[in-house]
Amino acid sequence: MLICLNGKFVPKEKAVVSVFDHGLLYGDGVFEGIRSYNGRIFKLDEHVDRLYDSAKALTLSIPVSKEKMKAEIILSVKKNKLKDAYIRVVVTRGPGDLGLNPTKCPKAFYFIIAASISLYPAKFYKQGLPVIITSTRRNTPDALSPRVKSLNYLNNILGKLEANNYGVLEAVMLNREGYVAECTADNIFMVSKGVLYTPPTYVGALDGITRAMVVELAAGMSIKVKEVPFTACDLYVAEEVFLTGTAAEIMPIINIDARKIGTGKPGPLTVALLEKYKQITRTEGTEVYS
Ligand code: PXG
Repeated sequence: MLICLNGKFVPKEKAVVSVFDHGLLYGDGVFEGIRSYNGRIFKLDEHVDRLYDSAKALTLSIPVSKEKMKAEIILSVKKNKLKDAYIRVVVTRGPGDLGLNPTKCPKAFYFIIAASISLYPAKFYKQGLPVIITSTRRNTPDALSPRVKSLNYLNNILGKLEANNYGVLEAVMLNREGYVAECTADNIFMVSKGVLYTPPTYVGALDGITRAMVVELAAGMSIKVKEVPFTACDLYVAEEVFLTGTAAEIMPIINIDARKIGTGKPGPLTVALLEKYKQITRTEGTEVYS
């Protein structure tokens, strides 16, 4: 496996980060998780735009242009001869001294990993996934904005741990006021009386690229979409619930906190959206091998 490290391709064993890197010492950095399907990178521009916006919010200057970054992402897939890949792009503040002052880090450090993707077991797309609501709250926008895809995922990891403890694979996170924010690495949707709901990003959710795709797909199917805050109670009584993300795509949720959601089976709108999403990922994207 070859890793792109500050623009140079090196074998995995040589792809190492300094113990003085502020990404490691303080979580001072940003990342993206991108996928390629059959040799096409899905939503490359959107992911790179979000990476640069996340970095800008932290006044972290990425040492290469967006165009160069995109070319290196494409090359990372190509050099590893991958068709269906999971691509992780990480930019850190870079090596500095022991002290959190970012001005002591002269140059940001970045790397790109193109690997094969580990997916949720296929049975969950057919049967639906059970989840819990974790007691760990999502970061608040007035502290660290959840719109910044930063290297600070500890709240989410604590949520994931709680999910593990309850024997499920994902957890819904609420915000400080108790409104549904998102899951630990996915956005959330529900269907109620035929209307599709997702929390607005100000509630405390990442501006998900799959989320945006689902909103667009629903509009194309003449389904009304409302971005308004809602609570756990709304989820419990919803007709359908699903989560969205680059890794998960569209995953039906059929059980929350051991309560059956809807009929207890993936709902018709969830299934229709998943089908459409699959079609689009099969046909759209930036060609790697053209
Ligand atoms: N919320 C959070 C907190 C996320 O981290 C999403 C929502 C979904 O966003 P996208 O743009 O992917 O639809 C994410 C995405 C990983 C991994 O390896 C994490 C994400 C995506 C891909 C891989 O942990 N997070």
